[in-house]
Amino acid sequence: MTTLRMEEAAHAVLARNDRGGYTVPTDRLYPFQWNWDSAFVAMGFATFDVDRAFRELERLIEGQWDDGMIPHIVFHAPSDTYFPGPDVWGTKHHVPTSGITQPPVFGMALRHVYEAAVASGLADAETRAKVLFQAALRSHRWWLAARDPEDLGLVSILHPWESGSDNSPAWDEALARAPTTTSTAIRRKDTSHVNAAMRPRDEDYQRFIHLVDVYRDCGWNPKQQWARAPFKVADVQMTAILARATADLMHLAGILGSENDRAELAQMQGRLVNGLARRWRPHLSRFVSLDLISGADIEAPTQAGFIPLVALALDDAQRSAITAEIRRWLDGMTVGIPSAPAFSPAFEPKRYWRGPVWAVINWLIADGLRLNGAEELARHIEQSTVRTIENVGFCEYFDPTTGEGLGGDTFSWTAAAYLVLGR
Ligand code: 9YW
Repeated sequence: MTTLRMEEAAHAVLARNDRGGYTVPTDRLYPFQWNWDSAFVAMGFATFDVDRAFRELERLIEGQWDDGMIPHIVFHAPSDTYFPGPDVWGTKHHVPTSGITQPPVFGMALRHVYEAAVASGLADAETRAKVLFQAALRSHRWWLAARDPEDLGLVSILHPWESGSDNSPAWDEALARAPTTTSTAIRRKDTSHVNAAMRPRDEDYQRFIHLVDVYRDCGWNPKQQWARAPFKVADVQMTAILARATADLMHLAGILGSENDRAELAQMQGRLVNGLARRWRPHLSRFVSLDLISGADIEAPTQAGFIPLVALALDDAQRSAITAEIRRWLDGMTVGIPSAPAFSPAFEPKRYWRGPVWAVINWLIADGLRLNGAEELARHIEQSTVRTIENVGFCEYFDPTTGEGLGGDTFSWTAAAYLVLGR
């Protein structure tokens, strides 16, 4: 297909997954609005329809909680093709939502969409963006209060689903401490849509649901959850995305917020950047997350170790080490960047976050490389992502060893990545 035809096909994927101002990740497998998917999708829409891009973010914050948290799923309309649904979460929010969150790409998306809206002359851009700016600011305050109460300069996840990288090898040790017993009956739906060999295992789901049971029993109260969490990881991917989104909001504060907002964001930003900088490990040439229950570094190699590129200005030694390490992970692969490298004992090239390539991860890493002056490697990653999508379609993720498309097809965030990276 020509580039133009592919762009039309990407628009068609987004149209097909549109449920009225919000976009489902893909039909049936994920039939609701997911938090970070929608932020990426909004940036995709901004390439051709800025009004619709704003709508995506506006619909997401319909699910925002009074304490500022933006949930990982907003259940706008019922569907019985996904587990766990609203009844399992039991959050009692007026628009039904899950009780956990996801990476706050929202602030990054807001800047992207607002700038595209200004460039295209959208009439009500500033008014709409001001509302979204305040929502983003409230969510960042929630992050620091609820998920960094000990002032580490790092925010923690209490559930692997929050990371967006559900069954990443990074969580293996920490998650193994969560029991497999559940008070909720597990009725997986995902394995009836997609080959089970490409999905998390049953045991992972048992532990995932055990954690949901614990937090629901806390009435979703952040302090109680923090105290009782059997799984608590200060995650470098999450912290980096939050730090980057904070920088993007700082940039917008001059137009959309007040001087106080800007000063508050600058303070948050300083705290996160300092926390993140301390997670660099020269002997690994990447950043590592911290298991707050064992107190140990999580050294298992995963894509998360490179995501701080989006938030930090690395020094020369770090920059050459991290780019060499990324090239090592790409070595021998048909397409990178694998979510776990082929040299890792945990590597499974077809199983979800244990090896496959994800277009939005490549988007973030390429963006971070470019910010850090590694233009050539950034372009290589973007172009190979675009070529892979052209070869096999808008799949959920890709086998790095073969380039094969896997998981769900006609995926919204893969279409968005194509539109943004292909420009
Ligand atoms: C789940 C929707 C979501 C993504 C996550 C991905 C997966 C499974 O699908 O989550 O049941 O929430 O891991 O990153 O947002 O595409």
